[in-house]
Amino acid sequence: METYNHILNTIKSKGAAYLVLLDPDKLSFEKSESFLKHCASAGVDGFLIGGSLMLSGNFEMMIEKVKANTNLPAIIFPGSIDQISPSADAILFLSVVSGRNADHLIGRHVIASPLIKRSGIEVISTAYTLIESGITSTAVYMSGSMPLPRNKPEIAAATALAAEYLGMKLIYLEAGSGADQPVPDEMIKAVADVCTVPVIVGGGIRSPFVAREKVDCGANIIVTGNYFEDENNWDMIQDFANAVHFKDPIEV
Ligand code: 1GP
Repeated sequence: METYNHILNTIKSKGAAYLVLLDPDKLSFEKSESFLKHCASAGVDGFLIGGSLMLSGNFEMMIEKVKANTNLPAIIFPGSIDQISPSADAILFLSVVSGRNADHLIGRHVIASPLIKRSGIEVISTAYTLIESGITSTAVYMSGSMPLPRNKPEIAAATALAAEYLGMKLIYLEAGSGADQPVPDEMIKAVADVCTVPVIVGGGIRSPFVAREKVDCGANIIVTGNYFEDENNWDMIQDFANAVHFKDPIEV
């Protein structure tokens, strides 16, 4: 429960939490050390590590880099059952609840569970909800499932509520990495309105302004990935963190 509690405490003290996605296929391994230090000093609250494909083989090494260079949690965001490691702090146990592909709802989980058990890492059960975003995202394609229509906030709310009733600990609204359009405000509001567990929003967030807008709608955790694959944007990490952390921790 340590990582999940860290997330809950961060939301309580800072208003919302800010996680950075590290895709070992996209972040150059040589530059990762300096990027991680940058993130830690800018106030990032943790890292998600994973990707829909894993071509580089740097998955394990990326987790070790996080552990060696920061005190922040390394949370696996698995694109497949190969992405399990005892070196991580936790894993988001993703069930693609927006789709009706049984394999991604429960099938892969049956295969992965004994491996996760052996790894000893914390498991955070997560309702992974793919939202239509203008392009066919890798996650939609790889999971062979339909995304939720972006103009149907009520379906998103009912889906999230069902997931919470099933015992899931996080609701992840995912527009997909590099999405043209992030998750719509109305949808975040509708989900945040009915759920008591934290709502994560990711995909296509490319400015601190948009990050804050999503938090204002009820997102409890913001994830960015793509934007920092360009080193010229690293100076903005602090601005993203400040935009997400709307509460002054001293006030609490
Ligand atoms: C993680 O998909 C996000 O949920 C990351 O999206 O790469 O577009 O920031 P970006």
